[in-house]
Amino acid sequence: MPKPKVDYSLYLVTDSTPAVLKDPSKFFEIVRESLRGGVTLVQLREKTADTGEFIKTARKLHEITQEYNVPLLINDRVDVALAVGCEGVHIGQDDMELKTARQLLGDDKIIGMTVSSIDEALKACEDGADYLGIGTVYATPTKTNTKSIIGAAGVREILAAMDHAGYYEKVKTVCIGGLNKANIPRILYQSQHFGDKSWTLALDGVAVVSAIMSADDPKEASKELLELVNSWPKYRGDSLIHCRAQRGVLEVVPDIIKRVHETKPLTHNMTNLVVQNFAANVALAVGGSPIMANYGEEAADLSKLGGSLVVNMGTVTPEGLLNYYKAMQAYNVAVQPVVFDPVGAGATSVRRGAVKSILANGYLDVIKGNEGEIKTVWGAVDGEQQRGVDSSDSLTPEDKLDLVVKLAKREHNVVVMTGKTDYVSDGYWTAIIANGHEYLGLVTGTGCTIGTAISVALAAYHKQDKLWAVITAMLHFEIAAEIAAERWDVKGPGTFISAFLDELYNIRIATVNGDMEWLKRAKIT
Ligand code: 3NM
Ligand code: MG
Repeated sequence: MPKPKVDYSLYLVTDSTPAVLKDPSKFFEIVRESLRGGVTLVQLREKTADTGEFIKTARKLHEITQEYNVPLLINDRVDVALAVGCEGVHIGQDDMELKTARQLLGDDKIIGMTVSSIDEALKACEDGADYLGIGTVYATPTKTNTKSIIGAAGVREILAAMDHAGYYEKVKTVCIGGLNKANIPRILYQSQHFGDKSWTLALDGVAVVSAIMSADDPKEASKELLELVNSWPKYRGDSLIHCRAQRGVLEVVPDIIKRVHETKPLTHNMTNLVVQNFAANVALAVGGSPIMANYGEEAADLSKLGGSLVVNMGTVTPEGLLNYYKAMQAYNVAVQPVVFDPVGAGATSVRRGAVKSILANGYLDVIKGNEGEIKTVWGAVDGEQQRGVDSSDSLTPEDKLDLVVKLAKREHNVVVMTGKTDYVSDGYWTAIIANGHEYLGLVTGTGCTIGTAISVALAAYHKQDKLWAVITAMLHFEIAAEIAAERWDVKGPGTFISAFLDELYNIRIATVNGDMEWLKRAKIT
């Protein structure tokens, strides 16, 4: 019998402990429902069952998985797999040696192994694993004795090492640990390794326990998860990079502003109390359609309108965080952009925690903050604690650029560090913008409203080029501030606000009419 061909897209690992499986009598029903929803591979994982009972459960489960033509693997117990005659095993680092398991099972069975480091991964490949379960990606209550939380960066390092050692195509990969519908697009996108041979190397699938075993509707949950696994590449705008060489960003600015003007894209702001009104006015002035809606339930509908989401944690609350997650999830699923503004990120432990959980709960197309905020975002992920970054000292321009580039690389997104000079990068291309005026610092909410202006341009142009959309919004915003500040009728911050809104509007209208005089002020390198 040849080795069965396995689809690793959505891998269900069972767990019958009460914390995960609320009603034990539903065990088989849940697995069946998950198969009906599209689960492509099942692992029976019983850490405490007696051998006889384990085999009984495995037999019954195998009958069910066979109905759906889905392979069944047994966790740890090679003897149980042999007794049942199912398709293979999954072994951990402390279980039977892979080579011995292979000898016992033969070449036609599937053997997978849990790995959390490059060394473990290469060893498992060498020993003949069919696939690797890479984890723990995110902390999870389902398995607390995990060795290390490796995040997207850790998964990517392992994929890269496998590629360099020539195992990438031979050995399949899934990741595991804390995965759910909110972070699956993020992990799949961010764990990609840009390989030497092919353009991009990615995971073959994801493995979950509680996202299905604890779901109210396991069939629906599986369907939704599979859809996410199959749709994630839509995030990639990277293939456009080569087009940038042909046209400078300044040539594209008018196109983007015109497109905004014509489409009036929605910008859904979940922002702080201080800036709601100002942000809405800025959105209107640059040509967007603002809606200020902090209730996460609304996002499912709003995300379908072709707009973008701004998550500004300026007045964060526990309830607010849950609303952010819901909204981010909805926009991720709709593949519409999310802009994250980590206001005051380093100020309190609550905010540092909020940054960490926001990063873990969805994909953020743009992260925009000042120097301190961007430093905190960099340090919020385990294993990357402020590497080479001292939070108190001000960074040199070289270090700022370096931080923005490495954060964008880590997050696979666009990062903006605002200040007297702004640094923008998608990890490959960078821009340094020196426009703006000191009045912007004397008025509340200007930093926050840059996030809104960015979201408008992104909504109109994210499918073409996110980085250029961001740069366009920054130039529009900061040059409007310069022009406004120089006006004869502007006497200080108060008159500046109204003149600034005027000039945001005037720049848009001038651009639509083909007058690009304002852009000659651009100080961009
Ligand atoms: N193995 P959930 S994490 C079974 O890191 C298992 O090797 C892990 O559960 C590893 O999807 C894990 O509910 C549990 O977070 C994953
Ligand atoms: Mg084990």
